Amino acid sequence: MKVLHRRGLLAVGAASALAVTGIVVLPAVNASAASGCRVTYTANSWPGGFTGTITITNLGDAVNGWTLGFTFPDAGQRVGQGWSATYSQSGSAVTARSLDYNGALATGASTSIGFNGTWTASNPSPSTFTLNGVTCSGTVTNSPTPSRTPSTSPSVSTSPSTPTGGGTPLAANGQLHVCGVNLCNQNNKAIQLRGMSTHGIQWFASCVNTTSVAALADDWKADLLRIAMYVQEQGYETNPAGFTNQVNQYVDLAESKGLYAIIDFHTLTPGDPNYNLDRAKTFFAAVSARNANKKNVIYEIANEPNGVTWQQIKNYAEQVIPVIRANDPDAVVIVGTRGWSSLGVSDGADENEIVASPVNATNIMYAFHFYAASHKDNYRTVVSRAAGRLPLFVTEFGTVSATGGGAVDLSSSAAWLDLLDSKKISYANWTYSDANESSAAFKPGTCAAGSYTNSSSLSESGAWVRGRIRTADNF
Ligand code: IDC
Repeated sequence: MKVLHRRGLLAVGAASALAVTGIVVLPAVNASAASGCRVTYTANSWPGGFTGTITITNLGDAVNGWTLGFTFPDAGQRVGQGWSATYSQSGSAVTARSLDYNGALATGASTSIGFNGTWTASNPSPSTFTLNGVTCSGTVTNSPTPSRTPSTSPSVSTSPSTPTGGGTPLAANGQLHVCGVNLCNQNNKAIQLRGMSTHGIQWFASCVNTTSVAALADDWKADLLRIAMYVQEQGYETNPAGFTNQVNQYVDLAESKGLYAIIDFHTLTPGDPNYNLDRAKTFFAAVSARNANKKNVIYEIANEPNGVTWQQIKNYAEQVIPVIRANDPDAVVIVGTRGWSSLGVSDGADENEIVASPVNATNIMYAFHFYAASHKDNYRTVVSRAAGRLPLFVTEFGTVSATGGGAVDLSSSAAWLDLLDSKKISYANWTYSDANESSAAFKPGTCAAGSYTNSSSLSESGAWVRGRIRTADNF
């Protein structure tokens, strides 16, 4: 299935990502009037560049088509390429116009847009926004500004600190580690994490934001967000600094809600992970340095190797894992397996080749993926057996066919999740998005509308998976 490419990315000239987030909340002048708006502006900055994310809430009468206006405070701030709106800039004045799919905003409805920008002297947040010419005014509540000094340390961050207490999955379990064939928490108890995978973050950034991650934590009661960063298909290779920054931002979002985050280097085509070896080393050096002190990060170094031998995958893993370990020695690392992370089954092999020649590293797990309508008893037999021999993590599964579409197969899905529960195998479902395909948890249009807790927004798959994820954890 193909998805619409809603955004392009501008390469920004910054070698290392330095995340600094500023949030401006602008309440409407008069929420009861026929016009009015609230805007949240977040600038995630690094030296010379930033990603701006804007959420617009219409507090007036319904509009069909909108224009957002704002002025950058510093003359050196420029909008680059954006998504979910058409941008233009004249002097310091910026205009963002709605697209066909997000122009209609009912009273109270929100939509999120964003862009990559550049800055020279400083990167202050705009203080005033207009929606269709009407000013939304308010106060800057938090606007840290990075200095122009180039930084060689990507670890400096104003990201939210790890929540303490409060009963979140992260607070309860802390730093994870592999114990035998299981995943263990800080108290050495074997646990299972359950959660969702994003869709490709180059396409579905509108589905990953404060509201959606809060819904995943509070409404879904999930433990885990997998961040699927494609490498090809307009992904990482087109803008390494921008995607590194986006991933780091999502790690912080997950952490702020007490969720674990899998950083998924989403290789798919070509299937040989060695094709992306240099990119993987660069990427994992950056994210492992920046996130070394966080307890919520799990690294997944290759989504689905295919058309390659286990030895080639092992060779890749043994070059990438030391790069991560140099910065973040205690994090769990997950290695993709042969045949689209099928433990080799889709290539006529099985776990024996891994058991005979395991990756030479500690604290690692092996990925297994399934799509319930395509992969059934012969796969379950192997997983059931392999679970006693290798630490497994189901970093991706679908309730549908391997295309990501087709009918939802609830009986096979239930057989799978019952098996994973019984073995305490952690899992993430594809996808926490509103893609127009049956694997997506939300109906199309949900992310632009910005409400994730309305049960009528859930797809058949999303409603069922949410029900499974919500069952009580056994931490
Ligand atoms: C699919 C997406 C689809 C996209 C396609 C190619 O659902 O919108 O067009 O990728 O990028 C996987 C992959 C995952 C696939 C998914 C469904 O990890 O990227 O997503 N799938 O086909 N492995 C088995 C199935």
